[in-house]
Amino acid sequence: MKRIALLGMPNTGKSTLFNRISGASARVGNWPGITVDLMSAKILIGGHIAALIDLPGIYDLHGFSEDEQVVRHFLANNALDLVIVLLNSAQIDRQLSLVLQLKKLNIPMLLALNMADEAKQSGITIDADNLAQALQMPVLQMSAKYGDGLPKALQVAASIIQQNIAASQPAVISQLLQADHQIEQEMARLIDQHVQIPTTLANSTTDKIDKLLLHKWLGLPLFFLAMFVLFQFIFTIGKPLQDGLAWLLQLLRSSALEPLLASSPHWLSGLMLDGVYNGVATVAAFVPIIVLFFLVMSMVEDSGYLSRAAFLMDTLMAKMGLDGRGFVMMLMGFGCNVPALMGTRIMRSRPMRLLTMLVIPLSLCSARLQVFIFMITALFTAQQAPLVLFALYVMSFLTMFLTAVLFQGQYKNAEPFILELPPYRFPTLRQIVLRGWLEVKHFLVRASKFIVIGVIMVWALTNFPSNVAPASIGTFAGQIGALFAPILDPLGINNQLAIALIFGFVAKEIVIGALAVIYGLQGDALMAQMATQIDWVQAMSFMLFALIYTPCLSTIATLKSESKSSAFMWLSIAWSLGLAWLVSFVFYQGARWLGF
Ligand SMILES: Nc1nc2c(ncn2[C@@H]2O[C@H](COP(=O)(O)OP(=O)(O)OP(=O)(O)O)[C@@H](O)[C@H]2O)c(=O)[nH]1
Ligand SMILES: [Mg+2]
Repeated sequence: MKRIALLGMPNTGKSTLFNRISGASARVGNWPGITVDLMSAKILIGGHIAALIDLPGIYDLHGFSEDEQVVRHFLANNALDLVIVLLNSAQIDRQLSLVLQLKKLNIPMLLALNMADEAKQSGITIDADNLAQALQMPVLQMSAKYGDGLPKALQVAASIIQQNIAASQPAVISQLLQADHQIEQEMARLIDQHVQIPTTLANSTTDKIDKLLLHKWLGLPLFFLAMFVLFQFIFTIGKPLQDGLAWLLQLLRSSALEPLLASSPHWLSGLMLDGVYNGVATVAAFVPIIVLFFLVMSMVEDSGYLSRAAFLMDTLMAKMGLDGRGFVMMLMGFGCNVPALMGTRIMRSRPMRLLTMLVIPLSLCSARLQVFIFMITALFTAQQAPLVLFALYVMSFLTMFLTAVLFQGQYKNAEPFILELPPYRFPTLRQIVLRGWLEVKHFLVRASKFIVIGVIMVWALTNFPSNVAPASIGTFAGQIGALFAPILDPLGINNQLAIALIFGFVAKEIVIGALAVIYGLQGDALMAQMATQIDWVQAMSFMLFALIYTPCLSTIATLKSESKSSAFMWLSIAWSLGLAWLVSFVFYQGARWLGF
């Protein structure tokens, strides 16, 4: 099979092009370091089947960040038929150096001058034909986002592949001389001859917006205001959708599934309806909110505002031994901790990476958000709800800051923080839909992997041995809960909640699925039942614990693989469990002492 790789500096549109050509849904965002691993898709090009490979962005071939090592390793171990090098046309005067470096590898190459739309707006003109001659490779202008110039580029790519020049040996990078000054000179000459850059770049919209959003005093308040408005938006629209879906799923149960299973053995209908269906349906009802959440998230990620957030928070973060990028990783962690952990690969300093990885699991991810919305709806009024949720987000930040401050002595670093501010961009509808779909897919995979197995286990534990009442203290679940009672009682966490928390260690979605199974109820009925069993102080203590302790097994696995250290993984688990217990304890006992 032929092999085509997409290569270029970070944030140049490689994944956008990859998605366009292959129809895949790789993550795209206006932030350097979105892609952290190889992603491959099969495509048909010029009558050949080829593997198209999306690579992480690299600044140069000799770099030492994890991303750059991934790319170097890939080049050194794979013979390629074609490398499509992408660069941001608006920054051609800086990005051409990578092209010249890559050229020394003697792999068939095609240079794609991407973001031609933005270059045009800034008044930059590039003489592609003459540049092609000078570089001795095809040079094409295009826009991966809007598709302009893409057919032509694919045509040229197909013809290169058909020439069969390739099957070239893997690139021997170590033999490359580090003739950097030569490359600089050559680059300056090429730019001088073939590119026209106006003396003042005309990207005034971005400048105007930045004047306000990066304002010394207004910048941060505006940032938090924007976040607040976005969350309000998600819930105003999402909550009715969730209620509607829960109602529909309940209807499906009573009108179709119950009659269908009426004649089957008691245990089977119990397992299917009270176990699998209740558990999964309760979790599934949250899908609309989660999808909405990620649609908004994708707009934020694609807008370029994350880099501004990094800039605004940098001074404060530096006091905690982190930098602005760490703050952006925390924000990304709101979606899911796993990609946020992987995103730390752009950091070159290991101590800084580890410190950032220690704080990320405390960020309130979308799976925990489901648990909180559920508990809050059950135990608080509609007026209190947004405030309670807001308090949990604040708490999430506070625990992250506390962790960084406490551990910064262990992880000292001196890496300078350089980040460029990309222009503001608005995602296309296509990009937004793609991202929403990606999250639904992600949810379905998790659902089939963890949630179904989890709820079946909870069902079994709460229904056996069969000679005692379901969910009573005599069942296995009751016994396990009793085992943990000495630790969890002081937090106001009862046996039922304890079981949910134990299973929540695997994935937070299981928590509400487990509660549905334990109480044998779903939707409104479940919430009403919860409200009779626990009061708001207990619910809050439970939520604090769920917020702070280890998010899920995937996060633990990622912590281990990214840090390459079991000791670090255990530190993270032990720290978050300890902190969770302490915070819940202080809250619960404090509230009781105050008479609540
Ligand atoms: N205006 C414009 N924006 C583009 C174009 N191609 C990509 N983008 C935007 O550029 C940003 C970066 O796109 P990605 O595809 O994530 O870039 P990447 O090269 O994969 O980035 P890394 O994975 O971080 O190395 C996103 O906001 C895209 O929407 C283009 O042709 N024109
Ligand atoms: Mg990418």
